[in-house]
Amino acid sequence: MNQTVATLNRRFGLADRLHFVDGGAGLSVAEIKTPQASARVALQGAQVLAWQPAGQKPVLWVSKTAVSEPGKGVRGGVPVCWPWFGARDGLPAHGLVRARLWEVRATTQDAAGQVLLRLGMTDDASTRALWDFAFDLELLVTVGPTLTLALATRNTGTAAFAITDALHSYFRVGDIAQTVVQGLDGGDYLDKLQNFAPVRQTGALEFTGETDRIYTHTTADCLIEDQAGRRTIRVAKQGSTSTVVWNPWREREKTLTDMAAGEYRNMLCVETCNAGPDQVTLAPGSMHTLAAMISVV
Ligand code: TA6
Repeated sequence: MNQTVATLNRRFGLADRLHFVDGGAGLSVAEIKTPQASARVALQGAQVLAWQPAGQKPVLWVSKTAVSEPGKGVRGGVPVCWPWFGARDGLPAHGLVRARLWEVRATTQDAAGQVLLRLGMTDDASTRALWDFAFDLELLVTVGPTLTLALATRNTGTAAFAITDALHSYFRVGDIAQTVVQGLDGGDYLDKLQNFAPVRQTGALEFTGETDRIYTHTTADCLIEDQAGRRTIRVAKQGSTSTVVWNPWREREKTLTDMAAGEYRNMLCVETCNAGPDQVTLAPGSMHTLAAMISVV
């Protein structure tokens, strides 16, 4: 797979719409610009780093301290967690693919003027050493007035496997203390801060301290009401039965080397997932797609 910037631009560049640049440390990034929106997508991790619809401020949050480094995901944007979400004994947190290089499979512009970028990967000896299954994984990024991310898992082997997965989206907010998430009222969550004890959500979700929750069995859209930023972000989804909500707040932030002091005030993760008990089992030959549709409403 030759993925130098020059080769990528020759094979996949779209005049005036999509080109590849060196995002630092030789890691290629697709830069997309249309009259509808702009975006940046790193091939390492298939990580969307930026999305800004026309007339809006940037929607995704990325830490000021983020650096482009081989083998390390960026704190922010939309990391892809797969084939497991969260911790797993002796194995990398959040799965195998967020710091691996993905291949570019296709780029195109559709009739509505949206730019589509298709990234993928398959199993190899290094994935087999950590997770012994055959797969094809593809992320289709559609950049327009809505940012759509569709993560398709295909079981290309002869044994069934179970996955959890997440589009771990980090959003920019004006002030976390004046931010409210709607859409989870009446649902149950597993609270990581209480050793994953189940808790019932009552009313809208407000933020007064560290928050790290897996809302289970929910297919609802979430609305992030950013009062200080004077806007609402909608996170709609398909193929997802969990939503994770995370903000590290002041103390936990100090343990994260890739966040600067106080940055927690301007970020919030509302993640489109299948997590905790919400596993997806794929028989040989079958496929599952996890999708997030993000828009400013
Ligand atoms: O999605 C929430 C979470 O799993 C938190 O528990 C927190 O650790 C966060 O993700 C970030 O994980 P990371 O491995 O990127 O430091």
